[in-house]
Amino acid sequence: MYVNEIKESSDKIKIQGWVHDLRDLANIKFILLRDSTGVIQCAIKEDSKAFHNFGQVSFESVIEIEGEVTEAKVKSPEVSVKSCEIQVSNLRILNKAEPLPIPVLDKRINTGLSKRLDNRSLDIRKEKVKAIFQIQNVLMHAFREYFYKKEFIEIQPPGIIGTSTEGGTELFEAKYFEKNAYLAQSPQLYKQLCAISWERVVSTSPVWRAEKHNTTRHLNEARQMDIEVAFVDQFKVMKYLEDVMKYMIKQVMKDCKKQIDLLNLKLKIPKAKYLSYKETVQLLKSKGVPIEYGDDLEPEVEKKLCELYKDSLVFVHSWPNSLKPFYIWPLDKDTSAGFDMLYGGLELSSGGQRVHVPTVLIENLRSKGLDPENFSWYIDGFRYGAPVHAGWSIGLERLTMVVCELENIREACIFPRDRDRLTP
Ligand code: AMO
Repeated sequence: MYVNEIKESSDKIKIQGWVHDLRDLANIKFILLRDSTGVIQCAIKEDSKAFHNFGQVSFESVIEIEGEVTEAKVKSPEVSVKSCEIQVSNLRILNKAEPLPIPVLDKRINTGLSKRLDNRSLDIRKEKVKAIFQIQNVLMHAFREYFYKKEFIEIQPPGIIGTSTEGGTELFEAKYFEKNAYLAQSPQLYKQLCAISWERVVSTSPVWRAEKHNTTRHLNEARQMDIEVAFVDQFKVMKYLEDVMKYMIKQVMKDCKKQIDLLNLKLKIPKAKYLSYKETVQLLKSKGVPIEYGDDLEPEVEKKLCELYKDSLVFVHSWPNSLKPFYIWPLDKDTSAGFDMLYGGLELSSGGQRVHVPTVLIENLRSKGLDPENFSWYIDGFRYGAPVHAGWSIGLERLTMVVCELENIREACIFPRDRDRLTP
């Protein structure tokens, strides 16, 4: 039986869970028992044989309680079942918890993030932390559902690769028998090869980037949500991005009311604003931002742009070729068909129309200082009937960070990997 199934009419019950909180009054003791569905108050009266066991119960111990369900007299704010409580007749300690390195109840002490992450398996027991991952769960589910309904095929790209996808500097090397291999920086080249055959593909996959900088918006292992679509340009896939973003947020608003309240979030379905890179630079200059055509959008500039279009997804399209990767289609000598989507102050997604012509691909690779020889398996894929295609990728943790208004991306990852953290 689960906590949320308990009703006044439940009569005699047996339930297992964790010790959430303890109250020790002279002639009555209380245990707040927590399971995956909520928290219920359990009262132990002096005449119960469990009364003398109470002293051995510690925070987070796993226990089993048998008792009778009655109307609740004293209502603690932490309980999720308000109307009733359990009069304990039997208490079994199934696994006693040692003294906790960090508290699970938020009210006690505010622990620093680093210590919380050191003890993450306990930290994720906190209701507010669990709420973040319940929201992330709904975001991911909604993403898959949206494209599943549109008959996209979900692909499972490889995690070990032989060639860099996003440029050579951010690769983690791995030994692969007699060869050198790398951990995938993105499913980019593989999703393209699938889309030129299957038209519409979607993937969710972990990616690894050996970025040395430790920031509040970068992880060395992140999860990406990608699509790739044949016969369309950058504008068509930006529209998919706008629509799926609205759908994911709508689903969170519908399915996560409790979590939204707990985290005190003010969620709204976003609007959308489309600007070319050129228009963006002009706009920012007119607002006194020091930026020139050809500059990347620095974090403060991304923040400023999002402030100008509050509550909107900001699409900056048609970037200069020099700022986009080799696989992005050049519209002319200067301009590419690549875009970024910003929301809540930072870049959440990037994408664009791809190069589907081998000669252009070879030229682009050379112009970025990459050797086409290393990409021959990929280039050859476009020799046998490759349509125009386009796609994008959303970073799951960045999306969660923005939706849950978190200050540090590590809070949006259950077991984050950063420059200094490889455990737990
Ligand atoms: P890009 O490198 O911009 O594009 O990545 C796409 C999105 O993934 C997230 N992201 C990260 N999140 C946390 N830590 C990181 N180190 C990190 N790196 C990326 C961001 C980012 O917007 N192949 C292209 C996409 C495409 O064109 O389809 C790519 O990977 O939210």
